Amino acid sequence: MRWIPIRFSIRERSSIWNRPRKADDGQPTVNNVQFPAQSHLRLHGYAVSNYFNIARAALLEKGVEFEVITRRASQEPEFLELSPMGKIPFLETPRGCIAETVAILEFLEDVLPEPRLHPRDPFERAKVRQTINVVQMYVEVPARSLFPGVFMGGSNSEATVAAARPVLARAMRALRQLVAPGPFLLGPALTYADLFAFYCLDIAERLSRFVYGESLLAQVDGLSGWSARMAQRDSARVVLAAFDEAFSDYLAEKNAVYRPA
Ligand SMILES: N[C@@H](CCC(=O)N[C@@H](CS)C(=O)NCC(=O)O)C(=O)O
Repeated sequence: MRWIPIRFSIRERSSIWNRPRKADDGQPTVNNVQFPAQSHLRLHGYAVSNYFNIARAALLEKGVEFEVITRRASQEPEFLELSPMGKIPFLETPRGCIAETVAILEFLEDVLPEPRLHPRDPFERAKVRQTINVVQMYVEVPARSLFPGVFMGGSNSEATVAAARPVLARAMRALRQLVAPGPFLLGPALTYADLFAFYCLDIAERLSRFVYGESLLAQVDGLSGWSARMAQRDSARVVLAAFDEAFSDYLAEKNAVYRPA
């Protein structure tokens, strides 16, 4: 594998893959940063990204050591070699890179089965996946269509604003059927459905309040309380602190109309 330029890296938690690092053991260096070839995981992305934050939270919940390699999405050929759609996040593993957040989550569950975040029972696992898909396709995607006029200094056409609203309403109605926060979305244990929904709904809630003056969380019983509890998790404190800092810089850089509450 070719090593790729980094801007910034943070090591988090302790590793199952780690071998002792030496000051100079002949491993590749990039920008004078030395990396062991086969040691651990690196999550590439940027703290403003809800997808990156889901993957980062999963790694933190799993308690594995990993590095954060801060970088934005790109269509540069060398980036596409690592993440074929040019998106973040992607996870660099000793065997190569994995893009697409759900693929990253499933990989982590397979290589780090404890603590369990994806049920073993096929039906329960499918319900987690169903919830993730509903959030991804019908909350995240329509909410994302509103990014330009809210977070990016651009504008949203009336057609875009009008199109997103019924999709969001339909998704929240579906979530009313699917989830029953008690205390987690699908029962007594934290699952990937919680991580996925928490970071996507955080962004979607901001957009819905800003654009429509409506709360999405308020549309599902118990969801506001669940979100507040999720925000108190150790993993979320790390992820949200990084998000808050990066998000204000991002909004200023984009000259966005949105300001965090
Ligand atoms: N389906 C992808 C979506 C990832 C995604 O959309 N990431 C955004 C940042 S939040 C991105 O890379 N956007 C740049 C682009 O779409 O070109 C996943 O599950 O990881």
